[in-house]
Amino acid sequence: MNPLTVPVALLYFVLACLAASQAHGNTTVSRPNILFIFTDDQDLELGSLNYLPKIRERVQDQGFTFNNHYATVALCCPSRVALLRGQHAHNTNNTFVQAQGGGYDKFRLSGEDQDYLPQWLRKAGYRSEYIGKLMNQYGIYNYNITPKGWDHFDGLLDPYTYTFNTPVFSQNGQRPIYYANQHQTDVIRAKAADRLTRLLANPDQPWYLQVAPVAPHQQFNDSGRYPPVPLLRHENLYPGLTAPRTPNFNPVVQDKPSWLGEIPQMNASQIAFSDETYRRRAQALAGIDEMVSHLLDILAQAGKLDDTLILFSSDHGYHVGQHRVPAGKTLPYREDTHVPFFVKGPGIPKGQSTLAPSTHVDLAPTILSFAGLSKNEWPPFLDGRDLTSDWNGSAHTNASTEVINIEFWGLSGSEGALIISNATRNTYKTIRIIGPDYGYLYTRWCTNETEIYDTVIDPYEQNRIQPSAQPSLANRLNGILLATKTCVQDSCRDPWSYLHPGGSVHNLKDALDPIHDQYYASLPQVSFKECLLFQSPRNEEPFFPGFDPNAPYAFAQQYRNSTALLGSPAYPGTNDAPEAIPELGHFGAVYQGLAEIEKDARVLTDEELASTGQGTRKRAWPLYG
Ligand SMILES: *[C@@H]1O[C@H](CO)[C@@H](O)[C@H](O)[C@H]1NC(C)=O
Ligand SMILES: *[C@@H]1O[C@H](CO)[C@@H](O)[C@H](O)[C@H]1NC(C)=O
Ligand SMILES: *[C@@H]1O[C@H](CO)[C@@H](O)[C@H](O)[C@H]1NC(C)=O
Ligand SMILES: *[C@@H]1O[C@H](CO)[C@@H](O)[C@H](O)[C@H]1NC(C)=O
Ligand SMILES: *[C@@H]1O[C@H](CO)[C@@H](O)[C@H](O)[C@H]1NC(C)=O
Ligand SMILES: *[C@@H]1O[C@H](CO)[C@@H](O)[C@H](O)[C@H]1NC(C)=O
Ligand SMILES: *[C@@H]1O[C@H](CO)[C@@H](O)[C@H](O)[C@H]1NC(C)=O
Ligand SMILES: *[C@@H]1O[C@H](CO)[C@@H](O)[C@H](O)[C@H]1NC(C)=O
Ligand SMILES: *[C@@H]1O[C@H](CO)[C@@H](O)[C@H](O)[C@H]1NC(C)=O
Ligand SMILES: [Ca+2]
Repeated sequence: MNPLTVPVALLYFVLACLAASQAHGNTTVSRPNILFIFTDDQDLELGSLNYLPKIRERVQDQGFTFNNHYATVALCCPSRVALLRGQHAHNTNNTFVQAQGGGYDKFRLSGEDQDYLPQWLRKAGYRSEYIGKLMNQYGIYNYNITPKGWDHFDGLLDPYTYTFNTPVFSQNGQRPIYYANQHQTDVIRAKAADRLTRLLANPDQPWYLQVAPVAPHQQFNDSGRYPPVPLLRHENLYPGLTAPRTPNFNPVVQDKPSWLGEIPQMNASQIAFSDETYRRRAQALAGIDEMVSHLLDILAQAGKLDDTLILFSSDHGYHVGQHRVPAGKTLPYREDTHVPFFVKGPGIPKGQSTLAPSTHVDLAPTILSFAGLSKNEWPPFLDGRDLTSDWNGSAHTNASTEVINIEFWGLSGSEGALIISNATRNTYKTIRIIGPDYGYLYTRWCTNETEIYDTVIDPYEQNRIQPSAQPSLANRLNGILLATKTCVQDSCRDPWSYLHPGGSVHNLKDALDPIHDQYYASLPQVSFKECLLFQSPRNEEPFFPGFDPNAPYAFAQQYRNSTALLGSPAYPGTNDAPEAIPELGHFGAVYQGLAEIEKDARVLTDEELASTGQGTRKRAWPLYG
């Protein structure tokens, strides 16, 4: 390795700091282009990065890794809206993948689509573009209501989003196009390569390009839920690969609350399904590795590889056999919430990392900071913190970041045949504490059950601590959860100061001082009246003393419109997929160009577009994620 590498990186860092310090005048600031690769359902804990060797070598090893990065909600739509708005799901109130909890129509009706990341980047002088999956329930029935803010938008449409060999997109609200004889990952790669080439041809304006493939998400179609379908050229990779037998894989003892406590151990066919899912996920990721390599080659050819900010992450994680569930997300445990996140770019030290916790809610302020938007132009409602200061590698300089708020409203289950079609008791609120030498996971379920783990001695989250065994720990964790479940802005960034306005408590260790026993014992317990599939303030009483659920600040209601008119889960049915593509589709070529990809493309017919009003997809497969 070149011994000069680190000092040069540090020099860039100094230059970046100087540039940032001039941000208010912004005359001399050179703003880097930004490429964000955002995958779907990609775990970190189960080793998904092992199947992305080029991304590791060319992005992660050249940049900075956030080792304790979490999604605050383990489901596509709420996680994506939280990221794009820079707010927790309890403040966007987009909490599920379909009405009434969430979805694209709720995002629009709330007015949140008028004030989110692409518009803020525009304010910073950026051109912003998006390719791939934006969020659930953007589909063939509302494609012409183009997502606001993007200078170019080419989005996947439901119900074709999860059928890898029938890719259907709408470009800027135009009539949907079906890319016959192509695999979705190749279509996204070719589209992204084409846009990148065009963007690089105009050096006068900095750009932000978000590329959001669906791999390694499961395939959902009219007959069921299946492992993802990789590109045909990858279907023989990793023969014999099986899901990792982590200590919490199909455990003999399952001391879990709610529906998880009731499911039996997986049988042989369910285990085989887990193994097939894991292998197919690894194969599906091969397409992502090629996609990113192609984009990096284009950047390198243009001489822009070093001065482009590249971010890599996934909307949330995934489990494959852990806690007896053959495949899925939606759980508070580390497999579903801990995600890959690394950045590479100008001023970012090479090959370094931090243990300081961070979440997807931090990405918007981090991107805005890097884009040089001056702070007085940032939206007032951001709940996260700017992570650019973590890039110098100092972990845990600030203990108030030890608290990660995780939440969920809605259904769960297994994303595959065989069991658990509809787990309705999956609404919960969670705190994960990642301290320098201690860690806990604390969850209150909608059944009012409590789940506590010491994640240092029990990293696989299997041996529950009864609250009665450690009452002062349990009441501190309840207290911090009571604070974060309705936090907004500063109280999300520094919940210990919200609990202790005097500033005497900065972390769990401080809070455990017996002088606070009485205070924590006096706080009400986080509870639910019932297991609802959406966020209802009345269902989630009581609140932190003094919190007024009807005040404009509560749940950031002042920054969005009511969605009361959203009504019932009116999800128009769809006709069948355009002529099914036989099994695994097209071999393709690694770097096939857009013209070749578009060779057999055609618009959807009127019949394909028309809604029957009672399509089978809606009824059979409510859990799109
Ligand atoms: C709420 O709706 C009104 C009228 O449609 C709109 O002008 C306003 O911008 C919206 N407010 C927010 C916060 O989105
Ligand atoms: C600073 O950037 C903003 C946003 O692009 C722009 O409106 C403004 O004119 C710039 N100011 C100067 C002094 O260039
Ligand atoms: C759904 O996908 C699976 C897995 O690829 C496939 O075997 C099945 O035939 C598909 N069903 C339909 C209706 O296309
Ligand atoms: C960065 O490193 C410097 C020097 O080691 C340290 O003083 C500072 O606190 C660090 N900043 C952050 C945000 O971690
Ligand atoms: C495993 O359980 C599922 C669901 O109950 C059942 O359909 C399947 O036949 C079982 N497989 C074996 C090998 O017992
Ligand atoms: C799943 O649960 C929801 C909420 O309890 C219920 O409305 C729905 O009918 C159930 N669906 C199936 C297929 O059982
Ligand atoms: C710690 O982080 C919080 C939230 O970002 C911030 O308000 C506080 O000033 C920081 N404290 C120190 C000592 O850096
Ligand atoms: C949970 O506890 C609260 C407060 O004790 C109670 O009002 C509520 O009915 C309980 N909910 C359930 C689902 O048992
Ligand atoms: C969130 O959305 C649900 C469903 O539309 C609604 O009933 C609830 O009042 C909303 N909650 C808040 C805090 O806005
Ligand atoms: Ca997802």
